[in-house]
Amino acid sequence: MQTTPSPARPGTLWRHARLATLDGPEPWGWVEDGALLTEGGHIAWVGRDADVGTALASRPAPQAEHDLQGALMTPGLIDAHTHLVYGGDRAAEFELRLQGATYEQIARAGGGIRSTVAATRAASDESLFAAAARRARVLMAEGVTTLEVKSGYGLDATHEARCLAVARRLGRELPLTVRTTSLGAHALPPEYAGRADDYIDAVCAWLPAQQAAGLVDAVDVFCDTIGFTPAQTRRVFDAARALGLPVKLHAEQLSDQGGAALAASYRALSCDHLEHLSEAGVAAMAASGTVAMLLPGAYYFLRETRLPPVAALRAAGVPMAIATDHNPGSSPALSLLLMLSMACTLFRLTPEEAFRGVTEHAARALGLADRGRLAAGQRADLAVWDAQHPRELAYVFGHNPCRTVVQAGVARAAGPAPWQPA
Ligand code: DI6
Ligand code: FE
Repeated sequence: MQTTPSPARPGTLWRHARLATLDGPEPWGWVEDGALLTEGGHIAWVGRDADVGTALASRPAPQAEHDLQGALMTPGLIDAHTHLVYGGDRAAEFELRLQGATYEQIARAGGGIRSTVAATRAASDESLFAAAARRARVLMAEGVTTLEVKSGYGLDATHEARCLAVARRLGRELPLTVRTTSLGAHALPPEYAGRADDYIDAVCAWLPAQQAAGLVDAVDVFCDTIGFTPAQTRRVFDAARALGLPVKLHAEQLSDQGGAALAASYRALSCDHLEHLSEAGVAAMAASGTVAMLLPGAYYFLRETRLPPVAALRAAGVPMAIATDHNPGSSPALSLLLMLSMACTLFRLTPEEAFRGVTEHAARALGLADRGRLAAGQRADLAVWDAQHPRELAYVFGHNPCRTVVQAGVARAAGPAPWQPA
């Protein structure tokens, strides 16, 4: 985690903004003519522009003031499920799938995740970092201020730790919070063929060293027919629990393994994918307060036809989050805004549900209570948009209206990300 910015950081007053605070009972936490004051990297005050005078009377004068002239301001976006660190790409596999091969067939034939593992192991730390940083900058240009990054393409102690260290370095060198997730149990590496239980022993054995090195914030497993069984998942979760690490699960993506209920019994932060989630899984997640992480990019790119049970999740009051699931095989997406559009169009979320899914509920899926809303005391992670209302962000696709990003109180211009060759 990054450290809290110095309280000496000057205050900034943002005036005449349309605010989607996502705080309070109003739809969107809407403030039509709003203002927001940051101090020391946090939000000091937020309210109606008409009340700025009263609010400032008891505070030091802000050192900078910006008139947004009615532009939209929202919390910074949070992409809470990515596999951003890997070598190579899988564009050729995409062509194979277009010729009729399925994702599962390619995985079973030793392609898929395992081909990315070979490319990742062969890549230098520097090239892994450069490629991941380029991807992160593209996401950041659309207002992303917090990013989760999973390991899972190293699949041995050395390379898993290396990928987690690259993720940590992203958080140190870019204006971005990075949360890391250890996903050693992503696929069975070739050297363990036929010995999945032995591999799970190894995954459990790495965790203490990863934690001691400060490399891991949470633990994840791919529980599916081409991943690991519920019993194996349980063993990894027990190892995480022994270290006090929170868990999350790739659950019910390609089949119903009862993974969501299992994860809920460990009070998982989130269950992710969920196209094959059962009623019992929904009820278990509601009871444990686990976030449903919906990943429309993977649904789209694999041309799935079975929808996650959004109406049942909504009825049960399960908070829904949306993420890119950026990875080279099932979701090479680098636009969280496009995921908003897809969540509405493909999954039938309302624009407000989708937007809370990349802010408030995404924060919750990472166990972060200090962001995702515009409220006093929250981190000053903000995005300013060339838009009048946040529903426009879910409506337009293929365009980036992000004008300014503020991370821990420090503003920078957003907009198109430079994509330099490696
Ligand atoms: N589910 C996914 O969609 C990704 N990982 C997972 O467990 C796919 C990763 C890949 O194909 O490289
Ligand atoms: Fe994933």
